[in-house]
Amino acid sequence: MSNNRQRILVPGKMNQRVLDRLPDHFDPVFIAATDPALVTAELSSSVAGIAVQGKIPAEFVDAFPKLEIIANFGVGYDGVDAVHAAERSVMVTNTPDVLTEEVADTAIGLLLNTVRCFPVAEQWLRQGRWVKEGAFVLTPLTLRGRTVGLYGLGRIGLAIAKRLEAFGVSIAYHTRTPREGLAYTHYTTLKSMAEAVDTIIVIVPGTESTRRTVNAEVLQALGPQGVLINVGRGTTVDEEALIDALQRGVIAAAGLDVFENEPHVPEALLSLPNVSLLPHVASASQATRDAMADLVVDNLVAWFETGAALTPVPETPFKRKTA
Ligand code: A2R
Repeated sequence: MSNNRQRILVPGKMNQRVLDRLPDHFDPVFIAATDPALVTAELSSSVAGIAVQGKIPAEFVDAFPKLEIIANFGVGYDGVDAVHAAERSVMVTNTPDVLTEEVADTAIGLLLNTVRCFPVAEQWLRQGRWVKEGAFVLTPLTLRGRTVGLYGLGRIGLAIAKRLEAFGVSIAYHTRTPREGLAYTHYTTLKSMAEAVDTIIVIVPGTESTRRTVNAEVLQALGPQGVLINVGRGTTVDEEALIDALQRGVIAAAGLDVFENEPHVPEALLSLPNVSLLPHVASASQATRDAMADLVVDNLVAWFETGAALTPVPETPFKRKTA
């Protein structure tokens, strides 16, 4: 391997395809976790890029004086301190678009599982209860006649809305800025949307401005027929308030692919009958994860070869200085 290859650090776990492709272009190095204590002087002075599937806090950015780029595996980059990276002129990239349709598919699947209890019905069959005890119970909830409010109508939110159109449900959304040219009703606050709809799908990024915004007040507004689906980030929902709302029938049901403290899911959620739970699998098909992996590596290659990243996050809209 030639010595002039850029050194790319991979802290902690990383998608296998990224690991397979990095040595074709770079000099990859690995440490067990995103921990400044694991950074030797030699690493600190040589690392030019980071590929990450986890957290990169400010102090970790600061551990590498020659760091130029952080390539995040995933469209959500809430684990990376992109504001601090921008202050240090460090590029941050994410993996938008390539996972949009997959996540939208998952959102619809989770919505149907939640209102029609298909995972529970399958267990009824598999456990031989159909034979011994007869038909599975009629589900109290249905998608028919629902009004779905999308909390977030970006790339993924819009792909979910397009699918929902085919299901014949009414569609509304809440974002800070209304999108032009759409027939969906826009609400300027999450609470006013919650009052108007009976189903909310959360597909906003995990930021300070969305943190725990789905709170007791919003759930109360959603009401007793209410269904909450979260395919965005766990931090957007006040999990304690959600558990309380589900236990007391403040809302009817919830479908969650993301949680506040993954992979840990509160026992209280696990024991509730009116929730459908997935282990953060929205983008987790081989094909989509491969496309995400390619975008991580292609961003690093583009940065060092052309001086421009393919998919920079909005916080870092600049080009490579030395290019
Ligand atoms: O508020 P706007 O107009 O910037 O709309 C964005 C919306 N959004 C918010 N809506 C209400 N209150 C907020 N504080 C807020 N912050 C952001 O979320 C926009 O409609 C949407 C984000 O869309 P994109 O940036 O296109 O992201 P994409 O690809 O749809 O993915 C969304 C999230 C990722 O960040 C991951 O956390 C997850 O889905 O996979």
